[in-house]
Amino acid sequence: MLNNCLRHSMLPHHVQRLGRGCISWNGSQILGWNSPVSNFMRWAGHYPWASFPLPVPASFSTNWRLPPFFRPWRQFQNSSWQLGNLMQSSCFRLPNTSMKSEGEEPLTKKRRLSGKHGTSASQEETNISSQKEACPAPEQNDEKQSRAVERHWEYFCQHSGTVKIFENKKTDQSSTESEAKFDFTVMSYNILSQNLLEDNSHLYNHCKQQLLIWTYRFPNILQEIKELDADVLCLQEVQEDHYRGEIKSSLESLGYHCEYKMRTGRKPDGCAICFKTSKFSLISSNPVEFFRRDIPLLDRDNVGLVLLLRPLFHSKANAAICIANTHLLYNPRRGDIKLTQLAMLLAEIASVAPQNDGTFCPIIICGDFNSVPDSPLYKFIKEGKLNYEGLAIGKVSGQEESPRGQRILSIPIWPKKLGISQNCVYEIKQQQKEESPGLKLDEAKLETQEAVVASEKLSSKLQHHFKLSSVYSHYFPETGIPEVTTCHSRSAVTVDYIFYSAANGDTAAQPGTGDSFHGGLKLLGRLGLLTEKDLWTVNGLPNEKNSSDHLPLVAEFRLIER
Ligand code: KL2
Repeated sequence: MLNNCLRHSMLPHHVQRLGRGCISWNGSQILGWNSPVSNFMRWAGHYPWASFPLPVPASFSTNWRLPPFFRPWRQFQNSSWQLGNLMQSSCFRLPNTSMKSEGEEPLTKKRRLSGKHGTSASQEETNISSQKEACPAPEQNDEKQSRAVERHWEYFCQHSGTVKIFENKKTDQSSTESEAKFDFTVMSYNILSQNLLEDNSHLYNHCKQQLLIWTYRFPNILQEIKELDADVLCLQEVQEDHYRGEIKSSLESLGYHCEYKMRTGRKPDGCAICFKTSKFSLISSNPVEFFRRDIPLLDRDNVGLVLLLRPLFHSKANAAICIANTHLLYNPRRGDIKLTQLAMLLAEIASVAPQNDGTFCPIIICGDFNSVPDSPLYKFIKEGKLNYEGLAIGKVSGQEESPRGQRILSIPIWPKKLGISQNCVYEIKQQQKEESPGLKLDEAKLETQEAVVASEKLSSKLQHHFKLSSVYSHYFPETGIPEVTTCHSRSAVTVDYIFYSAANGDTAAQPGTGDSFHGGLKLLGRLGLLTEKDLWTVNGLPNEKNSSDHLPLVAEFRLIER
């Protein structure tokens, strides 16, 4: 019976949903042995059994007090000290040393913060380090460690909009648009930069240390990418030395062309977009830096990357697809910065995606948004508008259920000199046209942006002009249990997304989408996500087989012409 149940418990969620499994777990079982995550940083809104965080005072900040595992990586890489011993022997409270990342500002950033907004910015970052501590005592179970968690492709029935599950990736051949058909797959994957792993080692204390070494992790990540074989990869946390050293060349030998944008400042990671040269050619590559020396609000080093790609062998010679990738600021308290970073990315997309006929080409936005489903930031992306009047900056991303500090978003959120309107388009383009009337600019493209700028008044309302749907629906329909895209010892939530502009008649998208598009994208299928419970059956993330603390998201689209 035990064997039977264990076997079934490893079945993917949708098989369980289909009633073929024997599972009926109650909340205490889930917390009892499945989930070392202690419900503090994570957003607990959809876990009825989740307890709320208990505040614990900020503790030590020096490395010398720590067991070797929690010291900077290089110091313990060759150590014979065993993490397993620590885990078996005691449940102890980790001193919160990390926060070297976004919590502990690098010197350069501290200097940048010395302006009048500086004190509050650095104060808020430091405050994160007073967040609650876990007492993680995860099972170091070898059987658990070596299991592979299964994921399955989910395809949409074109007529009913229902989801069909396939064992293998399989495209619905019954389509009527076959003459103009261009199908392609897109992956969004935060591959966990080694540098951030080392800076935030307290998040990975459930893992055996040998699984955390880059030379162990990279072959797994590459294998996963190879097996999923997506036509476009949007990768986050791509560490620069690893990119130059092995990531780029390995992906090139799999047939990808890679574009890369490293973060500004001292964090040596960035975003990459790679595409199969057999499927696309590059029209333009447009990096976006969210750091602005002249704007105190924008003192963070996150970046985005926007590519315009030409689908090869497509019946329409000038067809294009805009692919954007970003990793927004992590800091749960700084929704003001996150929203501004998002607006900057949307403005870049709005300047890259217009077509000669005045419409936008189909758009796909991938990334780690460090925001949970149904948060104001998420709703802004999906609904195209947000009235942020009276909204606390700590509530924008929904990462914390009860954020401390009630600072309200200012109106406007970002200063005029950023040159981005409340409708998330560059205002400078408009000015350029007025100032240089003789300049030969593409009228139709400019008009697309002008209409947007004209409708704007200074208010607490943000808008954007894309109609975006999400590939994933974030909850399993029959149970309401959340899907997770990242899972480590402090958090198990969705923060990664693939958004796309849906074509008319895309049965997977919500009603009302796609009406202003010249064609668009039809979602054919997606690689199903998992629940937190599924992931703790393989000891969370990273584990022996999955070498990031995020899962790859993969979607298959069909480009629809009109
Ligand atoms: O949550 V992430 O992990 O989407 O995978 O994005 C950020 C965090 C990433 C880049 O900044 O580093 C992680 N506590 C926990 N995680 C952190 C922190 C922190 N204080 N700072 C950065 N990260």
